[in-house]
Amino acid sequence: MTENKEYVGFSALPGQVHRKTVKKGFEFTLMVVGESGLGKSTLINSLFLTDLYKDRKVPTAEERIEPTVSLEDHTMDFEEKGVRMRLTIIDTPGFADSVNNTNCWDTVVKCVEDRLGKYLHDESGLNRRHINDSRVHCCLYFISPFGRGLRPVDVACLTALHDRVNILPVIGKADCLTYTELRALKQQVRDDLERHSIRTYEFPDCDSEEEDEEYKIENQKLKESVPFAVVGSNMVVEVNGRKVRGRLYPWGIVEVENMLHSESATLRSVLVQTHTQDLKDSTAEHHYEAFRSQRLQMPNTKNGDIPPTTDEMIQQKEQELKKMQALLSNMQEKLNKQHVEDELQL
Ligand SMILES: Nc1nc2c(ncn2[C@@H]2O[C@H](COP(=O)(O)OP(=O)(O)OP(=O)(O)O)[C@@H](O)[C@H]2O)c(=O)[nH]1
Ligand SMILES: [Mg+2]
Repeated sequence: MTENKEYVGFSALPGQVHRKTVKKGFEFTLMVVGESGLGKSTLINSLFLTDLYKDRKVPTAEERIEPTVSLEDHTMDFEEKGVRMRLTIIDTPGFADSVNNTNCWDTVVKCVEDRLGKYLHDESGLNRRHINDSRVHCCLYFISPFGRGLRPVDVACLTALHDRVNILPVIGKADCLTYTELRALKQQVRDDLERHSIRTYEFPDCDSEEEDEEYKIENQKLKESVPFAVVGSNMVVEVNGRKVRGRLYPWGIVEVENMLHSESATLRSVLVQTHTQDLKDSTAEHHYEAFRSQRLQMPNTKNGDIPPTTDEMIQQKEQELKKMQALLSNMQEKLNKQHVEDELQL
């Protein structure tokens, strides 16, 4: 075969793909989960809701610090240099500090599965042209800065979620820790995640020589920074004449966007800038595919129905067993009665 040096034109493909994506725009859904009071609502408000909606009437900080009591989603459309993005943020009520935390994450898992189910339902329908992708593309899981790594409730919740959504663990209220404490806690969390075989979102490996050196170093740094240490605030304070979002303490100011104080800005750029498409791809290729094949293997589930989780299946089986046992003891009782009556007749 001779090598054809003529121009075929497929080298223009990346441009086409880019244009198509730009035209369609990005739909991205982010969720925050974790213990109550770790600053979930504050972080998403300070990173996204207020910053991205500059003209919006924003309630005062005092009004915002209410505990979240139900799943709340906020959707906003924004455009930047011709690129459109629809960002949905799902805020969830934190796990309370109660003695019995059993399955307090059920509503969160159900929300993620409902959204996967809806996509599957839409995809199996007649009109597949304009499917809205409302699947959860990333879940920020908040870890307490006061503990020594993952708590049992974190392990249980993450285990219930990690097959369904990309998890990005973050340490909330990171301003409560010194640099050394933070480094130790990050290492502890990474060890705990590995010990409990919890899969979190993996930053993609760089392709050999393709990527430039700077990008590779950046990517490696990101990998090593997980879990990101985040700080949130809804207050704007003045530092050397600059107005910044920050937390004012008697001894100084913690700036939310200052890389030396917090990794919140890095986190935002990962989510809505550098890794948006990869998070979407990973959702489609791993989590959605696994959900889809599980669903299709289930007998008696109609399109769009959510397959029962393993826990639900175990519960179902237990209930069936209980029913059988009740039936058996009923029969046994009847037999005994019959036996006594027979003996009396004799
Ligand atoms: N030190 C510190 N305090 C914070 C930070 N972010 C929020 N807070 C404070 O922590 C308290 C709880 O913040 P929320 O944002 O309501 O916490 P949440 O995780 O949404 O709580 P739930 O809605 O109950 O799950 C508020 O008093 C915040 O001002 C932070 O980064 N550092
Ligand atoms: Mg909240």
